[in-house]
Amino acid sequence: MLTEAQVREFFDAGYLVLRGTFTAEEVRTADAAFRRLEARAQVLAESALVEGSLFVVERRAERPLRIERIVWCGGAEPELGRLGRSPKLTVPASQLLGGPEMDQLINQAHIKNPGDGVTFHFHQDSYHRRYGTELFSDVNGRGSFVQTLTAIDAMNADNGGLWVVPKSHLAGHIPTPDGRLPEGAFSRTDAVPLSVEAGDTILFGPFTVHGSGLNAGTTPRRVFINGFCCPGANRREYPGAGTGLRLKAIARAA
Ligand SMILES: O=C(O)CCC(=O)C(=O)O
Repeated sequence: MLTEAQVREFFDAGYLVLRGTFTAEEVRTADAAFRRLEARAQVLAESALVEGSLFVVERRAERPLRIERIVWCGGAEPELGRLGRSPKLTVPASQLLGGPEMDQLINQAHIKNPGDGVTFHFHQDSYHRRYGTELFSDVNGRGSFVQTLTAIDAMNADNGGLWVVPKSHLAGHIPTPDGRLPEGAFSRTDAVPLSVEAGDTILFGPFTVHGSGLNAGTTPRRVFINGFCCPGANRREYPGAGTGLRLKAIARAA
């Protein structure tokens, strides 16, 4: 469970870092599943749906394969489905959404290898959730969506770790035709890099501006992303999740 101070911090800053969400054993389980996903990606000629997971890849002559994302990774790797529904993620998400029930929209693997060129430009997830269209309604008045990003490898500014813009969520949803925030919508110099260890989780809401750069390290930077919305908020269809997998968060006794 999040403390009241952590809930306050999330809504004040727009994000929250939870240390040691997953145990070393859970990280090992996720690590093994990510390695199998990567091996499957390496033999694909192009993006493809494999056992319910959408592998979005780009093959380029004489350059390493770019694995953009593996959507609904729990389809091909059920352990990642199970970990993505863990109370360690759903209980904090339920506290931030304001009720025990939620719809899981995202269960995704990001694998960023040295030299693969993968970056994520600064954006708000509200664009991807389709805010401002009939496909999403903010039913709790606080964004109605929480994303959790769990590090499978330690990450920081040097290996393509996540940068967030504190308090950027206070601007609410910024309409954009293509997800690229207009000039002046936020200041890059306000962005801060987050240094986290494997098993730590970053939580943020749909309006928090975030992005990440190239992996300039020597080893992979992998993150496991899960996203949850309030029941009744989403009408968009997602690979694997349909309009959302209904979950009920139940806190386990410590
Ligand atoms: O993997 C990353 O660094 C980017 C993640 C991200 O931007 C997102 O989850 O919306």
